Amino acid sequence: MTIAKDLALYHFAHCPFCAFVRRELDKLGVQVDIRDAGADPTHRKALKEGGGKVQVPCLLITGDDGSETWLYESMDIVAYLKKRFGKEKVA
Ligand SMILES: N[C@@H](CCC(=O)N[C@@H](CS)C(=O)NCC(=O)O)C(=O)O
Repeated sequence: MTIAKDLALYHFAHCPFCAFVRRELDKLGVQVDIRDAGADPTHRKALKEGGGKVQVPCLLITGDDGSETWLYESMDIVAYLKKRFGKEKVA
């Protein structure tokens, strides 16, 4: 299991697009901070202010310098995760 401290996934519990991303995290054996933007108003507010809109899933990537990238779209998130943690990752 890899713990990715620089990643946080904003999701809704019953969103199928979010389930798709969570499944990929399970498959890759990657653990990230999971933040429920449906149940927790603090997470919802952070998503809106940081990413610009309340749409889930959204992966927050925090750089070494503290910079934040808010990655929307389940397909794009899964592509990012596969590229970084999958077998085809570049060393
Ligand atoms: N094309 C997007 C669709 C994501 C989407 O439609 N998410 C819904 C939840 S299932 C959403 O965030 N809706 C905004 C809202 O309910 O406020 C993706 O693949 O990630």
